[in-house]
Amino acid sequence: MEGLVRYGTAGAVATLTLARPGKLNAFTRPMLKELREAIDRAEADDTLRVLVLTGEGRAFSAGQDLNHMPETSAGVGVILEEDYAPVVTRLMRHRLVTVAAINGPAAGAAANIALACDIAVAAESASLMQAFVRIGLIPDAGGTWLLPRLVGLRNAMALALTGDAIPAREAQAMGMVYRVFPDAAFAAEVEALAQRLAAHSPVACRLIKESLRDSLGNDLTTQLALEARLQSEAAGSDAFREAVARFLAKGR
Ligand code: T3D
Repeated sequence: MEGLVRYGTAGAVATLTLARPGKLNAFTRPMLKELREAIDRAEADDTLRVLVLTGEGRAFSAGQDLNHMPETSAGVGVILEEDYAPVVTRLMRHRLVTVAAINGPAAGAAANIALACDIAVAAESASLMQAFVRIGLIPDAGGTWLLPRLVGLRNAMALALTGDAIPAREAQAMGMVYRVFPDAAFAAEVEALAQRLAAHSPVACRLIKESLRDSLGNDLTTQLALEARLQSEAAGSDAFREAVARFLAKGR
């Protein structure tokens, strides 16, 4: 471990912090390996409910470190398959609720790793940039799959073809970000959100994630059947029984 991704926990919340602040947390292969390992460590810890991904210093991450590009074009594909794809798929299928806390610029693959989290929140001064076209590449790390689904084809095309840096408020209006918090309050707001999410039923959260993710490939009939199956499972949970009992005990 080179300490390129810091791992911390507070109660049921794990925080993974990209920690190359002198390089705007730009990704290298060792750092992506550490990120994968940290994501897996959180997955394996039964005491956890929420995973927060953020960056140290003034950036979330500048994406791939351009000083550490592979020497051959074929090598680019290898890094995408071996390093980036496992991060994206692990985040999207994670047992925990995943939150990208975008504290500053998120460029290239870093923007798309943030979008792969279940929820993204941003500091007022943060921005998201599909930087790829600026260096003659296409969006990767799941960007071509995620963007049309999150912001629609029209906006996805504009984001990818311009490579514009989109300020947090505009990213929120487009659907890339759920909430924008003032910079000074960002850390506290992220902590409060994470703890609030951690208090929810883990069964419900797991089934919500499964149902919404699976909906992207389902027709309505299939999805209605899935809802019925997953809701039956949710209704069998202690969390459901206890919440209904508490509600009824209030005498409503
Ligand atoms: O297989 C593969 O490897 C392919 C995978 C590709 C995935 C990708 O992510 S491709 C996209 C790579 N990322 C970029 O192209 C983003 C480049 N950076 C920027 O656009 C900007 O730096 C930011 C928007 C991130 C931040 O802008 P700003 O104005 O706040 O900072 P800056 O002044 O541009 O950068 C500060 C320093 O960081 C600067 O170095 P210096 O002059 O202080 O020595 C800059 O060169 C360096 N830096 C920024 N981004 C990167 C970087 N160094 C290496 N790699 C970077 N990606």
